[in-house]
Amino acid sequence: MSDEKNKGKAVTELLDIAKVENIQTAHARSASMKPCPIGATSACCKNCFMGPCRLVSKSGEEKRGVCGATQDTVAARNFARMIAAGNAGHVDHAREIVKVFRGAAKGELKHYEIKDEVKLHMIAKVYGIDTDGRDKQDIAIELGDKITAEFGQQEGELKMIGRAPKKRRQLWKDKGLSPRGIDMEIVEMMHRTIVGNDQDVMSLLMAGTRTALSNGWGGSMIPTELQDIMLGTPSPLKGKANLGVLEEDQVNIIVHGHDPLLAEMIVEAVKDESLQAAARAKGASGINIVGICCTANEVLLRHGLSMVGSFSQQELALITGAVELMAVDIQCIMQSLPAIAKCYHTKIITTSDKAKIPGAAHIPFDEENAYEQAKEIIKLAVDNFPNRRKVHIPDEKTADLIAGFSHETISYMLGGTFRSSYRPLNDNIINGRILGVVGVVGCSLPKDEGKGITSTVVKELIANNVLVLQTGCASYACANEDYLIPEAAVKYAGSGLAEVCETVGIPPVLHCGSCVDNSRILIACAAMVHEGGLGNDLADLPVAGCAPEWMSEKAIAIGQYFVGSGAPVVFGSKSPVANSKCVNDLLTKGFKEITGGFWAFEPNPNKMAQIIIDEIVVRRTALGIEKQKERVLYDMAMRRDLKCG
Ligand code: NFS
Repeated sequence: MSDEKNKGKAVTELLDIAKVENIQTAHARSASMKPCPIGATSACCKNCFMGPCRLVSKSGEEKRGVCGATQDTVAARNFARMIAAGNAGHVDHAREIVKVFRGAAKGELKHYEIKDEVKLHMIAKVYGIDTDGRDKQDIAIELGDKITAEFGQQEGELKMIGRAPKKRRQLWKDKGLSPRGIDMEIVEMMHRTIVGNDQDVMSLLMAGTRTALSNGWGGSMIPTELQDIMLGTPSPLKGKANLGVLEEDQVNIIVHGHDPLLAEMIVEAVKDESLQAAARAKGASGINIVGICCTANEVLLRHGLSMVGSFSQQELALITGAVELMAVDIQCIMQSLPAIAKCYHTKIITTSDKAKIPGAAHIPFDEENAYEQAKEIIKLAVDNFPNRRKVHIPDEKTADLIAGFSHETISYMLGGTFRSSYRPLNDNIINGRILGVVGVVGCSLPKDEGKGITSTVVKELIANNVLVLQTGCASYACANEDYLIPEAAVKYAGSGLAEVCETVGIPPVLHCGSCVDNSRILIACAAMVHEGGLGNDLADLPVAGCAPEWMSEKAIAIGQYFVGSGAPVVFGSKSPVANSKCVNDLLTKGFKEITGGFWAFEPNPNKMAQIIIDEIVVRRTALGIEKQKERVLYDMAMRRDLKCG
């Protein structure tokens, strides 16, 4: 079948409309774009203006930049800068969340509160905060202050790394990889990589790893945990996906981006009867809030709201003509949206001063009046409903999928009613029913639409008894293959994984949230080590990370923090540092000796899955569990026998 036919009915229909209406989409731009061959392999340096230098060596002799920088230095610098840039996205997201968290803790914000006290206490403990006899506001104020101080911290280590296993923390310390201040690592990396500074490949990559670790165990973990405390820790609920979740007879509002603070208020405010009445007065039967990108994952995991699309579908959603308003916050927002919206009646509203787009209206997020703002935005959408012109909503949406697998939920679901624990997961890995655990995460690429790259990797993995954890846009691809429903276990999973999933009632692919929520996967891995039986370091675990369709610098930062945390990481592309054999070898082989993790770059999805499975088998062999042991599957009776505590 051609890619065109494979794209899925909804995408094909909307791309057809785009063609007829002469609307340019990322799919078309991607098809006509000839990627820069120099940039693709890191053969280009533009860190100063003596070049930009093209380090292409035709005869194989060493080629240097004007400043003398080698191909190796340039590749390492470029890679390290990608890490720093990706980090900056997550860290700056964290900063916004901490600001609102502190306001909520002080009782200064009417509409944000401390919802999850259990998690508050847990994170307070991580920060060494005494919780005895103190009320939640008091604890939260101290926690907010301590976290704020970590952004500018000049000495010491980030507190969250205390959640990693002891052996890993020691390794980080010994190798100078323990992350210090969150902002400091990024600033230092930008400094290291300016012209004429750090030119030692190893030095750059090690600092890059420390920068990345400050993301995974800091810049990403902080928003995940504080969002949970303020907005609620996700637990399993139902949701739907695909472009057919837009409603013909309702006011459709799309929340898009990554920061859930305003989206959360929109979800609250839509319950206001006066807005519902206003929608009815305009001829709509209700107001439908759906999401795109990671804001979609946030509102799906906490409220069961539908994912209308991932990164690749953001333009297509507008081409339905059924979107009254799209409110965007930060990151992964295409600049083409206002131009496409102009062809319809759709209003594009930017809400972050850090992400303005020409042609969009701007309503800057104001945490003190977030609820009122949310109402104002909904009202704009409602008033826009009668302006609809031609509408075409594809008749494509998934069955009810299950999302909301926070680390706590995984522990609870697998541990049973009486004791939340990773013991059953570890036991089922040890006895071979589950081969390993893999995070399949990351973006969706317009150029790969319809090729089933992400879903093929996942299908192979679950068929081989690998439990898959998902975040980000990758989850949308799998939602559309119905891998996020419990029935997928019987249909697609290997017999061992299927039995475990059936017993517990979970899908073989667990949706854990947005991209900052990859930190949940780190915590799950740490919990597996702490539980015992699978070695005493993260690098011992039969786990891996994979981003089959990555595109963002954030993905590189995430990949490197998994490598730094001892995991094999497979990305679905050719090596972005191919112009330097040295840097490429270090990332794909050398790091094994340093952190136990390593990179692989492989565009073929079947091969990606094979690399992962092979490494999991290597790790299982090292643990002495390569052979399936006698079956231990926790049924209800065995769960009842588990002692509490
Ligand atoms: Ni992650 Fe989320 Fe999607 Fe990729 Fe963009 S939305 S942060 S970067 S495209 S998964």
